[in-house]
Amino acid sequence: QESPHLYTREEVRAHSSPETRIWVTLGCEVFDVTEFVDLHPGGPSKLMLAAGGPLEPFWALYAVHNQPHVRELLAQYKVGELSPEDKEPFTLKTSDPYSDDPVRHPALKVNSQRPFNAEPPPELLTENYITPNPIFFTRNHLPVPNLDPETYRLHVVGPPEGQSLSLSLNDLYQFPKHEITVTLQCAGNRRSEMTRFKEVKGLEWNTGAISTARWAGARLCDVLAKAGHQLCETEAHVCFEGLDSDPTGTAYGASIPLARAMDPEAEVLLAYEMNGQPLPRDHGFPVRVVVPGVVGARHVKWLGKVSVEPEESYSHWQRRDYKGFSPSVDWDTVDFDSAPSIQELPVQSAITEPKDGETVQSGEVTIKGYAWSGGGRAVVRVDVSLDGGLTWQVAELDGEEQRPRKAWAWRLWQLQASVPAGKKELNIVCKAVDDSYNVQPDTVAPIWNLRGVLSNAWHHVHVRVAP
Ligand code: HEM
Ligand code: MTE
Ligand code: MO
Repeated sequence: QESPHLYTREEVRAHSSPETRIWVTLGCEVFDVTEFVDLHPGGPSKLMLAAGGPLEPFWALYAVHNQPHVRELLAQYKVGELSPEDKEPFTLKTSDPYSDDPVRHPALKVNSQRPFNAEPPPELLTENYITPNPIFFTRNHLPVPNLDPETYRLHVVGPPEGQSLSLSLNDLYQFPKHEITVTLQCAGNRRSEMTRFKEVKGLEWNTGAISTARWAGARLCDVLAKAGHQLCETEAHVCFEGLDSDPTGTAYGASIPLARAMDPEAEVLLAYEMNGQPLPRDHGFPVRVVVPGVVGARHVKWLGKVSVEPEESYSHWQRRDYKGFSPSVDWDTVDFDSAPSIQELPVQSAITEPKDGETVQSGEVTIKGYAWSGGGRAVVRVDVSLDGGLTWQVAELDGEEQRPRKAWAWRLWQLQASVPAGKKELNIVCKAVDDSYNVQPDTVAPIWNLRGVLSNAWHHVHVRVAP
C-alpha cells in the first residue's frame, strides 16, 4: 500500500488555471479535475470558481453533488491528500444562502432542497385543472431572492432610436392586463424514466414537473413597443435576466426569438399574478415571464432585465443546457453549439392514476392523466391501453376546450375501463396526439439523450389486479 502524495493548501492553490492544471479539495483529499472541467454538467465557469481550493463552500450551494455517483466521479481524479498541518477540514463560516427561502407545502416531493426543486405527487397533480399555487411544481437553480415590491424595477433596454424604461410594479399595472391559462413544463419532466434506461445527468423528475395556472400581467409586446422596439427583419432575440444570481453575480438568464415576443397572438406575458394572487416567491415574485407553449426554462422568474439582442442569451441555461442530442452523443463528444436551444416542446402525456405498483379492483378501473403539446398545438386525442400497447381505447378529454393554435394549457383525461376477466396484472399505457398529428415515441431508447430532456415516450404504469 503506497502512502498518498501530500500537498499543502498553498500547493493546491497554485493549481487554478488550465496552464498549471486545475486542482480542488474535498475533505482532506486533493483532486486534479483538469480533464473534467469542460464536461461539468453545471458548466466549466462554475467549476472554475472552486479551482485551487475547497469544493465545500460551493457544494453547499448545489446539493446535487451530495450523491454517490458524483463522489465516485470525483474519486477518479484523486492525486493525493492534504498534508497533516493543513488537514483541518474546511468549514463554511458564511451564512446559509438558502436560509431565506420560503416555507413550502409538505405535499411536494422534493428532488433537491438546495436549490429547491419539487413536484406535486401524481394523485394531486390532476385533482384540479388549475394547479393550486402551493403545489405548483418548483424548479429553482439558485436561492430565492427576496425582492421588495416597493423598490422593484424592471429594466427594459430600448433601441438606439427609442428609450430605455425602468418600470415599477405600478407602471406595469398601467399596461392592459392580459390573463391566460398556461401549462408550464420543465424540459426535464419524466427524466427518471430516461435514467432507468441509461444514466443521465440531471434532477430525477417523475411525471410532475408540469403544472397549470391562470397568469395575468402585461403583454411583453406592449412593453417592448413602449420602449420603441419594432419587429425588424433581422434575426433577433429577447433576452431575460433574473434577479437570482450565483456567487459570481451571474444571473439566471434565457431568451426567446423576437418574432415570438412581438407577436400579440403568442401572448407572451410579464406576469405579476398567478391564479388571482401576486406571484408566490418560488414562482418569481414580483414579475416573471410566461411564454405560452414554450419550455419552462424560458419563463424567467424574478425578472430584472429585458433586452433585444442580435444573438441568443449567453446564459449557461440557454447555450450549455436545455438542448436535445442524439442517443449516440455522450459527455466526451457533446458539442452544445451544434444543437438549437429547446423552445416549443413536443407532445406529452402521462398517467396519474392508478399509481405504479398499486393494486386495483377487478371489474372496473379508472385511469386518469394529463396531456399537452407545445407551440399552441391542441391535444386532439389520448389513447390508453391495458395490455402494454396491443389494444387501445380512446380516453375522454376533460378540462378547458383550447383555442386553435393557442392551446397553451393541458387537457386532463380519463377512461373507465373494464378489467378483462382473469387478468392478474395490467400494463397500462397512454399516448397523446396533437392537432399536427404528432405522436409520442413508443420507447425511450431512440430519444435517450445525455441530459435527459424531452422525455415523452409512452407512459407505462404496472398494476396488480385484486383477486
Ligand atoms: C451538477 C460534478 C464543481 C455547480 C453537477 C453534476 C456533477 C457535478 C456530476 C451532475 C449531477 C447530477 O445531476 O446528477 C462536479 C464536480 C465538481 C463540481 C466533480 C468539482 C470538481 C462545481 C462547482 C459548482 C458546481 C464548484 C458551483 C460553483 C453545479 C451546478 C450543477 C452541477 C449548478 C447543476 C446543473 C443542473 O442540473 O442544473 N456537478 N461539480 N459544480 N454542478 Fe458541479
Ligand atoms: N427563472 C429564474 N430566474 N431562475 C430559475 O432558476 N428556472 C427555470 C424557469 N425560470 C428558473 C427561472 C426553469 S428550468 C423552469 S422549468 C421554470 O422556471 C419553473 O418555473 P416554476 O418554478 O414556477 O414552476
Ligand atoms: Mo426547467
